[in-house]
Amino acid sequence: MKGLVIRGSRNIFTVQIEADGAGAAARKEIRCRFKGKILKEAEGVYNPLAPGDMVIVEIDPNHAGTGQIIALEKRRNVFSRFNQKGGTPQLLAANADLVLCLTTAASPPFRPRFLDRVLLQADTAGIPPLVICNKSDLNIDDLDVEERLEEFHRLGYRVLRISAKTGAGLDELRELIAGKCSVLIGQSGVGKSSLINILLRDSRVREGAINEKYDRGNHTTTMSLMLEFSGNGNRMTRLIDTPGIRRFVPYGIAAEELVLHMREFAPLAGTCTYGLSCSHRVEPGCRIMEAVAAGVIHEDRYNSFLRIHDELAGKNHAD
Ligand SMILES: Nc1nc2c(ncn2[C@@H]2O[C@H](COP(=O)(O)OP(=O)(O)OP(=O)(O)O)[C@@H](O)[C@H]2O)c(=O)[nH]1
Ligand SMILES: [Mg+2]
Ligand SMILES: [Zn+2]
Repeated sequence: MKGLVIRGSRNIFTVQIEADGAGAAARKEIRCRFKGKILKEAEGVYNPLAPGDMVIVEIDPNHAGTGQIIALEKRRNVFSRFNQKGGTPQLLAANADLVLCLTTAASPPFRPRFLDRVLLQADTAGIPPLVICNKSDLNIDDLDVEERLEEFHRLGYRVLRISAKTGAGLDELRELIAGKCSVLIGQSGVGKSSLINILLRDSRVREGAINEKYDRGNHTTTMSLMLEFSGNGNRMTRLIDTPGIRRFVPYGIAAEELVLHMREFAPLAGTCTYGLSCSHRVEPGCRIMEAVAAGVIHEDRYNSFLRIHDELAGKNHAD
């Protein structure tokens, strides 16, 4: 039978299955391991399955609430990053409809280059992103932050300002995520879990044990985990909470292709005098450096581009 991975470590996964009957009441969770050898797709990654993965499970008739995973369904997309500690890619979510890139103007400090990286990964994965600046209740009027948020808006990203504490700005967000599966990405402390908590609380309709267990207070999230609620029209809205990431190293992008995945750079790809061999650092006739000088490409974005390019090309940089 088919199941949806809700959470998992390396080898034990919580899988939601449809038991007899229909609708939310019939959904239940079972704990699963892989049957036999690890899946072929899972070799060489930090974690073989992520929340959002669809799997085929066999219920264990002898142990209630347990089963075995026998196959992984083809994925629509994956949102990953490179886990430097483990030296492997790490899957944060599978089959997501939206990436919610969470940031704050302060506490923790605004880090636009982190956003550049998450937006890049979302583009590569083919998942539309939203930029969300949380903690608007702190009333930080920082012109630099505003300028960068405005820049993301100018590039065509939707930018929302919200407070997971007061609920400000959440109506618009609720509309945008309704009936979809969204993965929340951001540094530790930006309020990913707080945002999920307030959305669940406000949905009033609480279904399924996963949500009951969720109110964990101010604890650091250590594992990706999916939560859900049914909103208007009974459409399931799903949210994937992820652990805070200190340094986001993009994964699955070749250095030469980076230019194609940053919106304002893409139209200039290959147009420099030295064509595709231009490093965009020193060459005369570099259209990208010209665009930076003309203010068409923001200097911060250009710096992000150079650093990420070095990283993807195997040169290390602390960002
Ligand atoms: N003032 C204010 N504080 C907030 C807001 N949202 C979250 N916080 C606080 O910020 C702190 C961190 O919130 P979390 O929700 O745990 O952050 P997180 O992004 O899940 O962090 P990790 O799990 O470590 O990645 C907590 O003390 C929250 O109460 C907000 O909108 N305004
Ligand atoms: Mg958290
Ligand atoms: Zn160039």
